[in-house]
Amino acid sequence: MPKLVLTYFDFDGSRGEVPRLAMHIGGIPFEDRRIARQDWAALRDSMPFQAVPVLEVDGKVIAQSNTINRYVGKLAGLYPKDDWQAARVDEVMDAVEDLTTRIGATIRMDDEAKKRVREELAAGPIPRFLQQLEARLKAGGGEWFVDNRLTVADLKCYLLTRWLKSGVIDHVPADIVDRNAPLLARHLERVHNHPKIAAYYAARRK
Ligand SMILES: N[C@@H](CCC(=O)N[C@@H](CS)C(=O)NCC(=O)O)C(=O)O
Repeated sequence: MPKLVLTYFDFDGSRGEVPRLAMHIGGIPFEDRRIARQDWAALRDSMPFQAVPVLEVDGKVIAQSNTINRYVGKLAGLYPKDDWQAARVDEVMDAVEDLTTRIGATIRMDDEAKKRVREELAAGPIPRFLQQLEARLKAGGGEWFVDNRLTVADLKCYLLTRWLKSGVIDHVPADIVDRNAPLLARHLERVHNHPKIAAYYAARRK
């Protein structure tokens, strides 16, 4: 097993949390390097593409969250070997990335622009996106996106729906998942209650 170091911000969410969970579920040892927000400005230029997460593999660095998800997904047994099934996982992860990027782009807007853009997103693009993701889940059997088992696609989607449902995104109603994609809301609970994930967060709370 290579020596793995995952670098991401010091909070339990978003792009860096998917590989953390995947490696935890797969029992893959790694160093969980967490950056304090106040240290980011000094570190940004040392990161490929000036962003995190990044993963060091035996001292060599790869960036881009979905690339990292695929890499650790293979190590952890959470990424299909079959090319078609793998493409379905990629499709879900890239779709989630698109929406994450659209919402993420509002974070640094001034209050007025943030309210306007988020209300526009909540009025159409987010519900449509959730419905389309839900259709993918349904096509996979309704419980998991691909392979009738947990993959990195489920983790990626879980982090998005959990964020949407948390109520922290001002001007985006916290019930937007429940109202538009009830199967995805149940999927969120299913992933959250996965024994390894439940145990991970129970240990984090101690
Ligand atoms: N396409 C990149 C986006 C990475 C990204 O935007 N990461 C955010 C954190 S989730 C970041 O580094 N933000 C700090 C900044 O933009 O200065 C990926 O998927 O990894």
